[in-house]
Amino acid sequence: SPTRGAERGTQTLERTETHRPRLWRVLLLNDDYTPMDFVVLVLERYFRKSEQDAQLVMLAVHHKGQGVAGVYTRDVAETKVAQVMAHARHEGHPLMVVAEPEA
Ligand code: NFA
Repeated sequence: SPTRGAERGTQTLERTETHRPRLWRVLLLNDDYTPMDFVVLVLERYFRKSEQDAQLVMLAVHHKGQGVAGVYTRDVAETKVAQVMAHARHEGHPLMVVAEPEA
């Protein structure tokens, strides 16, 4: 619906349609030193996976080099990356976590 700018003769059109936010994949990257158990703990605690799913994702990353931990809006994805990286460094592990946009 049209709205008038305060005595400035401007006008904008409102629209009710919005766009779905782009989603971001959070990826875990393999390395030679991070313990498997730590990766499983990360997947359970930060990405809400069952122990069984966490084991499957961890092993996929271990064998293929990388894998998707979860898919989120940009802010949530970036927060997960920061939280997991901080936890890993605090424990002395080199685990790498990155976010990339879907399609
Ligand atoms: N490759 C690591 C090991 O053999 C395990 C690992 C899996 C690390 C997934 C990072 C991501 N201890």
